[in-house]
Amino acid sequence: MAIQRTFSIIKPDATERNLTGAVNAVIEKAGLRIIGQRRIKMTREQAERFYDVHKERPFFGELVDFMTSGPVVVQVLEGENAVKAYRDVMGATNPTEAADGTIRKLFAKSIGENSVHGSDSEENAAIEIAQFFSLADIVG
Ligand code: RTP
Ligand code: MG
Repeated sequence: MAIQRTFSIIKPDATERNLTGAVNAVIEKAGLRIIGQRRIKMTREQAERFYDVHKERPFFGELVDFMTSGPVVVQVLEGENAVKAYRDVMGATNPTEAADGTIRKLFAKSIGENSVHGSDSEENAAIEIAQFFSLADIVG
């Protein structure tokens, strides 16, 4: 498998509890390299665009409220098979179903406030990275 990039967000429930470093430690221990990182406060427009695929879901309003409720850390991760590797280390969306040692098992509060986002395909990773990073801010 080739070296790949994926897009990550450390969500407001994690930044609020000062867990950015703890999440990054799990990411780096999994062999993923953080090659871009920025702390931002998402606007409603940014969050609505980012989660456009979920706009018909019942939790959409709650999700946008949550993602704009505090700072997030947006990241570009690089490594072997990075999209799947990061999904594996994140764990299941619902922390009660997440495997031991995963970020969501360790830190997530609930299915909504679940500490991290990771792209679900290489194609979406490229789209999501382009939404938040310019090329000059990614140093591989
Ligand atoms: P993500 O996109 O954040 O990496 O998470 P995911 O693929 O595991 O989950 P997805 O189905 O794409 O859902 C996106 C985010 O929406 C929130 N959610 N809330 N209340 C609910 O039932 C519910 N379901 C999903 C979570 O924050 C989830 O990560
Ligand atoms: Mg998703």
